[in-house]
Parts: sequence; structure tokens; C-alpha cells
Amino acid sequence: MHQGRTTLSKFLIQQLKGSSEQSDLAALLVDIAAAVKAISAMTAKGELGGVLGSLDSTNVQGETQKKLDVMSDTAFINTFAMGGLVAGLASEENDDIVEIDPGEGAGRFLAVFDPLDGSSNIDVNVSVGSIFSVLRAPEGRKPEVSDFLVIGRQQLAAGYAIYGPSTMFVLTVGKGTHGFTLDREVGNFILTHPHMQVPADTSEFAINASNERFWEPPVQRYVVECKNGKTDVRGRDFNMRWIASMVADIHRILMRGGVFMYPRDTKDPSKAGRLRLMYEANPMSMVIEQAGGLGSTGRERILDIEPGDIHQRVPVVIGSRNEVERIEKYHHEYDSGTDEKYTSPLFQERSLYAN
Ligand code: AFP
Repeated sequence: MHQGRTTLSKFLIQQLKGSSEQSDLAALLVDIAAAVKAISAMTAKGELGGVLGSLDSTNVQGETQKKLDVMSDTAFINTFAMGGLVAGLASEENDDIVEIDPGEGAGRFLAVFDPLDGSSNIDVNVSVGSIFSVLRAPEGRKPEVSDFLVIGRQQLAAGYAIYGPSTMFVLTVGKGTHGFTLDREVGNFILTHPHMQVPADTSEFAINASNERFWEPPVQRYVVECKNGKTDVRGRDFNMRWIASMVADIHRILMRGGVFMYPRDTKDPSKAGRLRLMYEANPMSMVIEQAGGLGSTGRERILDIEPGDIHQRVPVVIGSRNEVERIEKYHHEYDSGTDEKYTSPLFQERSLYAN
């Protein structure tokens, strides 16, 4: 069996033994892992399980819901309802917060999650995932929306599951980022990737390049320089990846470095970006920063953003610290007008900004 490797439960007991809140947090993370196992089993069945395809419904984002979106959402809600540890939850698939009747034990946590991220990939059998964030619940009263709107630095735990060739559960409780692999034969998550670290440098970037003409100049500048490789200021060639499942792209970056970008774009000026702060950008930023990386909007650290709405969208630049800091520098130079790069005739000739 797994010589010298520990299980998720034993690992959490070790990491979270300082207080009753920490013990309850360990129990909640085990509950979340149980929901992940159920979702892993559902996704693995594919068409044989009748789980593919879309429903006639749309979610609060106006996106058509996949069957597995709703099935995964239900798996999490049922787990929280039975666990007695969660007082309320917010999910991509639910317009409003959902109160959980804690029965005898008052739930001391709030759960915020994207039950199935990358669901547009599910019908073509490409890796998808679940993303979660755990916040502290108010004491002695029912949770309200305002209780969820806390800055990302106050997350008690965050992580994701990736349903790929293997199912992995990656989490942080603020003591590093650690990866567990599901042993399907016994149904246990085994610690296979302790203390994950994001390389500070990279030669790989992830972005949906079809949006290039809609990006702000600093993002265009960064991507042009990467594509120009050895012939430009970077002095080396870069590779590009885009899986269109944030979980899969971020997991690759956690494993081998890289930078993930979903910037604001002018395609829909009313949206600050595509990804949501509370259940995508914040949890992924905590995971990556606990592994030595950085999560930014390009202009500010994601974990410092004061949320205004549960489904708020933000621009996202997450990954290898030195690359994210370079992109932040380009945004600062652009905003402050301190870099002739954006005005020099040479750049204008070559740049994408030429009218
Ligand atoms: P879906 O869950 O609707 O597939 O969206 C996935 C996602 O939120 C994120 O996981 C991807 O990185 C991003 O959208 C992909 O967006 P594009 O489809 O515009 O490339």
C-alpha cells in the first residue's frame, strides 16, 4: 500500500489540532473531499451515467447549466446539509446564499464554491474541477450576504479538485499548499504532493488568445513580447497553453510554473473580467500564494480586494511570482504614462494598438 504516505484525514488532524475551530475545519475539509469523491465518480461515468449535456436552465451568470453543474452543486449542498459544520453557502449555480439549518450544532463556517469549473469541457471529455473557499460564519445569528463579503486574506481554507486522468484534491489552510491523489480502490485521498511550490520564473503563459484585440495595452505588450520570444526583450521563447478549465490551467502552473491570465477586456466593458472573485480568483490566489506564487488583477493583489457582490467578477493574473510582478509593472507604467513603450513610433508600428 502507500508506503510512508499519509491520508487526507491524518494529515488534517496533524495540521489542525490547535483549537475546536481547527478540528471542525479539518472535519469540514473531509466532508468536502467526500463530495469531491462523489463528483469524481459521476464525471468518470460520462455518457454511460447520463451526466453529459445541458439543461434548459441558466445560472445567475446567464450561462446554460450542464447536468453535471447542477449534480455537482447538489452533491456539495447535501454534504454541507448533513455535516452540521456550515451555516450557509454561496455557489456559482445559486443566485442567492443558501442557509443550512445546522440542527443542534451551529455551523461555524461559510462555504463558497464553484461546483464544476470548466463545465463547457465536460461533453468533450477534457479535465474539469471544483473550487472551494471556507470562511468563518457569524456567531449566534443566521448568516447574511455581508458575512460572505470578506477579503480573500481572511479565508480559513481554500482549494480545488481536478477530475483528470487521476482525481486530485489540492488545499491550503494557510500552512502551505498540499496535493492528494484519490486511490479509487480504497476511496482514500493520499498525500502525494506535500508543500507544493510554484517556480518563480516560467516560459509558459495561459490566455485565451482569441480575445487579443480586446485586451488592455499592458496585457497586449506582455503577450506580444512572449510571442516574439528570442527576437524581443524576453530573450527566450515561450510556450502557450489554454485548457479553458481554470482548475486544470492553475494545476499545471502549480506543478511546473506559468502564468494564467483572464484580463478585463473591451468585449463586454460592463464586466470587470470573466472569472468570479469569491469562488474562483480568491481560492486560487490563496492556493498559489501559499505555494510561493502571486495572484493579481494586474493592478492590485486579489486577496486584498474588498468584495462588493458574491458573484463579482475580477481580472485575473495568477502564477509564477516574477511573471505576475512583470505584468503588474506593465500595468503601472501604462496607467502612470511613464513608459514610452506605449507611445514610441517603433512600438506603434509593431504594436497591436495601431488604429
Ligand atoms: P465554464 O465553467 O463555463 O466552462 O467556464 C470556465 C471558466 O470559468 C474557467 O474555468 C476558464 O479558465 C474560462 O472560463 C474559460 O473561458 P473561455 O471559454 O472564454 O476561454
